[in-house]
Amino acid sequence: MADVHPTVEAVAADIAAMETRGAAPIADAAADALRAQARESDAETPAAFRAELRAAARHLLDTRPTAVSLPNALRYVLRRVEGETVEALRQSTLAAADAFCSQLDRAQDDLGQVGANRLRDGDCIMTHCHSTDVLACVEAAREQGKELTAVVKETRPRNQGHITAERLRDLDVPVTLIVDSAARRYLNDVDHVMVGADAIAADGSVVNKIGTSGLAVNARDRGTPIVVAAQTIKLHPDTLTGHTVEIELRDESEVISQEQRGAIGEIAVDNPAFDVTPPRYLDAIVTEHGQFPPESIVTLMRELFGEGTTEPWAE
Ligand code: RUB
Repeated sequence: MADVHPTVEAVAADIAAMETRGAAPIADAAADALRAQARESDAETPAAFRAELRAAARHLLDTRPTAVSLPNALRYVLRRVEGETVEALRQSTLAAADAFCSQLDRAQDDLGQVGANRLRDGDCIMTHCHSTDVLACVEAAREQGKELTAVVKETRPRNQGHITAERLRDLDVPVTLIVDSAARRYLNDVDHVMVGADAIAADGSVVNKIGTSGLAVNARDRGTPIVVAAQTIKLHPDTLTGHTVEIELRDESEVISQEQRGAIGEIAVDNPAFDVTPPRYLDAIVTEHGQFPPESIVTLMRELFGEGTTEPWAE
C-alpha cells in the first residue's frame, strides 16, 4: 500500500466531518490535497509516485459519496500527471492542481454573472442549504447595484442556512431566516428560489441537500421560478452510462440525541443528506457556460466529458 501524506489524511478527515463542505469547496480541497501529496512526496521512482497519488485519490474518494465535484476534481488532476521522472511528475501534478483551482474560481465568477442577470433590482430570493455557487450569483447582482432581500431556510439537521444568512448579511442583503417547514408559506413573497447542486444527472435531475425536491415541487405549484446554480464540475459523467448517484446517509445523532432517543423508545431514524429533483420541477441550470433548460444539460455533459474511460485512481 502506497503512503498517503498526513495533509491528505487531514483534508479527508475535514471533508468527512463536514468541516469542509459544499460541492465546490470539497473539489478545491481535494485538488489542494493532491498538490500537497505531490509536493511532499519522497517517492524514489515514477511508479511509486504515481501509486501514492492514486492512493491519495482513493482516500479522498472514501469521504463522502454524493458530491461528484470530488471525483471530477481528482480525474482532472490525475489525467494531467505526465513525465518520465519523479520531478516531472511532481511539476505536472502541481500545475494541474493549480489550473483546476483557478478554473474553479473563474467558473464560479462566470456563472455568478449569468445568475445575476436573472435577478432584478428589488427581487427577493429563497435559498436552501449553503451554496457558494448561489452566493456568487447574489454577489454579482449586488455588484451590478441591485438591491435584494432573502428568505433563508435553516436546513435541518445541520443548519447550513445559518452560514448562508451570515454570508448574505456580509453582502448587505437583508435576511429572514425561517424553519424548513415554513417554506411554502413564503413562496408567494419571493421572486426566485435559488439552490446549488452536488450532482446533476444526464436527464437533468439535480441532486442537492435534502429538502430541495419538496421545495421545488412547492415552488412549481406556486409558480415561483426555481434556478439551480452549478458549475459544470457538478455534472455527473457516470450518469451518461446509466449509473445512479449515491445518496449519502448520515448518522442519526445529527437528528436526535441519545437522550431524546431513550425517552421516545425504540424507533428507526433515517438521515439522508441529499435528494433528487426531477428536471420538470426546475426552470434553469445556471453554469459558467450560460443557462440551460435542465433537459438539455446532457448536450453539455457529452461535450465536456465524452465517453467514459478507466478511472485514473484504479490500481
Ligand atoms: C451542501 C449542498 C450545497 C451544494 C452546492 O451540502 O447541498 O447546496 O453542495 O454547494 P453539505 P456549492 O452541507 O452536506 O455538503 O455551490 O458551494 O458547491
